[in-house]
Order: sequence, then structure tokens, then C-alpha cells
Amino acid sequence: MNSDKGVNQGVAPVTYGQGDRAPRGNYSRARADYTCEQDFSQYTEQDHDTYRRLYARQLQQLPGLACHEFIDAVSQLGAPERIPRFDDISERLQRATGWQVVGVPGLIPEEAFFALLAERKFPVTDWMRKPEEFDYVVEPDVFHDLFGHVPLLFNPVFANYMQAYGRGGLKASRLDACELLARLYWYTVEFGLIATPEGLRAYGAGILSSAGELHYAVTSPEPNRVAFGLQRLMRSLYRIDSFQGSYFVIDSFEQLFNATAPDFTPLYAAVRQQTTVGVGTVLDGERVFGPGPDPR
Ligand code: HBI
Ligand code: FE
Repeated sequence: MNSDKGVNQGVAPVTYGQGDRAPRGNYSRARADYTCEQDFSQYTEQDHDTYRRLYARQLQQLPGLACHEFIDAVSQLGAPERIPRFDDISERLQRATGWQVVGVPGLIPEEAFFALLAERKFPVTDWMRKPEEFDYVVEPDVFHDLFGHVPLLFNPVFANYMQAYGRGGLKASRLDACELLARLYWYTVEFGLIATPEGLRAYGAGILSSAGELHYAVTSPEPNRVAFGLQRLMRSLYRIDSFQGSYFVIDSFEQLFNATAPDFTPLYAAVRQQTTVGVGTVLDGERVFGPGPDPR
């Protein structure tokens, strides 16, 4: 098990996309790899209640909007009434796909993040948002990280994709291409849609853990839904503070995994030669999807 060896009191807090706002987590308890024990004693009854209410609200929206792989696995998170113990989830996950969840104080630096994914460890923020942040929280919290990300780690193909992403990230760090690879994460792991025989469904954690965006991403006539293409995706800017203007649609998790198999070095070079694509832009001749069926 983890000892306190390697605790790094000097570990730097991380503040992506937050301007000057200090991150909420306490980074002094993190080890050198940025992981920490899940501080279970910090949770108040109010925190557990917030988890229970968030879980219930998302769960009832899933049919017809979330992909079946997610719906099939969500119960693996354990009892929906209280914040689960990461170790209990890890035990089940370990058996299913060899993944573990590990605690972190919040956002961590990209290289530390990639290194954990490459070892089949998914970093989960341990603190819970406050009730006044019920609908929107700036930083990922324990609900987003667990409910949004962990169910699909029970799917063997998606689980392999996440590890491949981590390995690709370590390589991208050396090639100064993290910005391009971050777009891949954003438009797949966080905001991905998948075309199924029953219609469009969401598999991205940012969608699945959001009360409003789940319905919007799948059924609204407003956003663009573009067929997944790696080069096109890496050219595309994204926004972090409102619903997405564009989503990318995969056909299968195999497609996603296979797309990450080649060495990205020539791809990065090609993308750098091209113009970036603005939020919500559709290019000439591009395959787009209409909104999916509304289950309401
Ligand atoms: N840290 N805890 C945490 N969770 C993330 O999702 C995360 C991160 N650090 C970096 C990061 N994501 C992004 O840079 C991804 O684009 C890779
Ligand atoms: Fe996330």
C-alpha cells in the first residue's frame, strides 16, 4: 500500500483555466506523483447528500441519452446514497479491466496526469462541490470524476484507449504537442458522442455528469455534430465555460482505440501546417449528424 514516503510538501497546485483563482484542493498532502489518500473523514453528511442528489438526477436522465456501456456499468460505482470509497471501486475495476482509481487533490499537471493513465490509474479528485455549486462547478470534483469517468473504465476497449491516451500524452510532452493532445481528450473522453443503432448517445464524462448538457448534446438542433476524424479534431478549438458548439461522433470505441495506435509525430506536424478550426465551425463536405431522438 501507499506509505507517506515520497510526500512532496512542495507539490505545486494547478490552476488550468481558472485565471488567478486558487485551486480548492490541499496539495500539501499529495505525494510526488500527485496522488493522495482519499480523505474520507472530510465528508460531511451534506457532502454525501449532495452526491446522492447529483447521482439520482443524472441516473434518471441516462436512458436514451447515455451509451449502453455507460448505463450497464454505472452501478459498479456502488451504493448511490453516499460517496463511495475509492478502494472499493478499485477492487471491482481491477478485476474487470486492470484499472484502479487513485485520489488526487484536484487538477494535476499534465505530465503527472498522463503518467497515471499510462499505468492504468485514474486520478479522482476527492472533495465534493458545495450545494450552491449543484449545477456547475469550475474544477472537477469527486462527483464529476467518479460518475463521469469511472463507468466506462469497466469497458475493456475504452479502458485500453485511456491507457493509450496516457502513453501518447507522455510522448506529446516531449514533442511539445500537449495542446493538440488535450483537444483529443476534450472532444472524446470529456465530450464525445457515439452513433449507435438506436441513435446518438453520449459517452463523454463532461456530458454525462452535467444536468443540462446531457440533453443538449444529444438532442438539441443547435450544436454541430461532426464525424470523428483525428486531424480535424486536433485542429479544433474548444470552450471550457459553456455547452460545446461542436461535438465529434465516433462509430465505436474500437474506432477510437485504433485511431490512437499510430505514432502521432507526423500528425502533429500536419496539424501545425493547417489553420485552426473555430468553435462551432463546419468545414465544406464534412459528414455531420442531426440531433438524436429525444427520449422525453
Ligand atoms: N488533472 N485531476 C486531473 N483531472 C484531469 O482531467 C486533468 C488533470 N490534469 C490535466 C488534464 N486533465 C488535461 O490537461 C487533459 O487535457 C490531459
Ligand atoms: Fe473530466
